[in-house]
Amino acid sequence: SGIAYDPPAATASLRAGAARVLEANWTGGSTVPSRSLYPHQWSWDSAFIAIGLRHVSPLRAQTELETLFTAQWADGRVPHIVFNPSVPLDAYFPSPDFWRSSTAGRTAGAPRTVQTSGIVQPPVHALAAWLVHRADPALSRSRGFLARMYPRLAAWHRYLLHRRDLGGAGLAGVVHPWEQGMDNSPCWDAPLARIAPAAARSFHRADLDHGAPGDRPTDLDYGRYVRLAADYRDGGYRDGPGGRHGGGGGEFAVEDPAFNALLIASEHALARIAEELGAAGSARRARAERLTRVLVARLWDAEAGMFLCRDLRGDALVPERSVSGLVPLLLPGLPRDIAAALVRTLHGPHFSLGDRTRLVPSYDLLGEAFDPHRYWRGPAWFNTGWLVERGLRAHGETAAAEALRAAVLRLAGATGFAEYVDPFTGEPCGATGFSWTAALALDLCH
Ligand code: 9WN
Repeated sequence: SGIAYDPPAATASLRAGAARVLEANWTGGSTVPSRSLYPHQWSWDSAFIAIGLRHVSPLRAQTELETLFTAQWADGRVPHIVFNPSVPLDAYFPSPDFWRSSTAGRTAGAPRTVQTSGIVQPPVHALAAWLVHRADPALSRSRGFLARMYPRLAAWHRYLLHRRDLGGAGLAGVVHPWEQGMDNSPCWDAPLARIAPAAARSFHRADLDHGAPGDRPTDLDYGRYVRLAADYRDGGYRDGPGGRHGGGGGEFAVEDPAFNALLIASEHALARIAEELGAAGSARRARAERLTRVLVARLWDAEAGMFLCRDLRGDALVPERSVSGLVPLLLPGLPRDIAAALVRTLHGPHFSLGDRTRLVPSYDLLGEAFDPHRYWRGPAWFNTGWLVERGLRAHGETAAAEALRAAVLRLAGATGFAEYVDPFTGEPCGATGFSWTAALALDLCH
């Protein structure tokens, strides 16, 4: 045909399509991850969304983060879901009547006026706030955006670094697979095996009304998610040891590399935010560097050539390779030999980036539990692609970063901004019109 491939035109139409997704998913003060599957506000989604939204509307990007933080608890935690009261209860499970934040979370300081979950998600927020500020510093200063966000972000990090230091080494621990964000990763199989699942008939999964069962976690997984969340709730969402119902001292406690790498990256961002506000950032920067050393000491596995999760109940590394263990590449302060090993692992047989896969798979291609369609057990996700792209760039791997960037853009556009894709074929899985896919594609267009 006479039509030549035109990258600028392709980029312009991708940008317009991504902006349309974010517009359609905007509810007035925040953006839903997906109109069908996830009709409320999610914590780490909002951070990724704000990072893309800043290119379309810096004001909406600031508002996205501000809305999330109005639901912050008095103990500093940022809940993983902020519920939209105008959405019917049966549209998403678990709904507000399961979490009962304003009553069960009273001692932990849950807000009275808004309903939330009681668990958390990865702390991408300070990084997002800094990037959003940089998109329009004049608007940000005139609205006092960073001045208002800073104390809230600082309290959030304090919660994670103190109340969630479940292993006693300084890293943050997660008490539920939903907290780490990669819900049914094979990394959780062994720690979850200890949990007695809630009876399947005691709850109704709303996700199966919208998603193909083969793309979603199993009923057995859900039984365990429900049990863990109900126990945490029944213990008043208390953290730390003791407590009859466990909670943070409960049966599931894991130190995860991506969660902690994002906390460290956000701590670096918080240092810059402090400096922008005329305060000193050096103590935070020193802390971020110290935490990087702890991350290496606790979670690096030289033989695997990547970071692994630490199961705090068994106090051992979990021998499963997940994309989570590659995300620390994002840290510029990582020792050189470790960064180099991560890049080799990314291109080696377990992830095969640029060879058998174009986008980084969520789990080991050679792992026993690998499944190219089932959620976080193999499919490639766009947020982890974006994080690894940043990491490659931070360590001077420009060609690999460019290839990954091109793959994110092409697959985002070709799949209608799918939630995740088959890592080999790029076939869309889960929802389409997914907000962080649109937002992060938009970010990589700039
Ligand atoms: C539970 C919203 C969220 C993402 C998670 C993803 C999925 C929820 C679910 O959707 O989790 O939080 O119901 O499956 O795993 O990373 O934040 O997009």
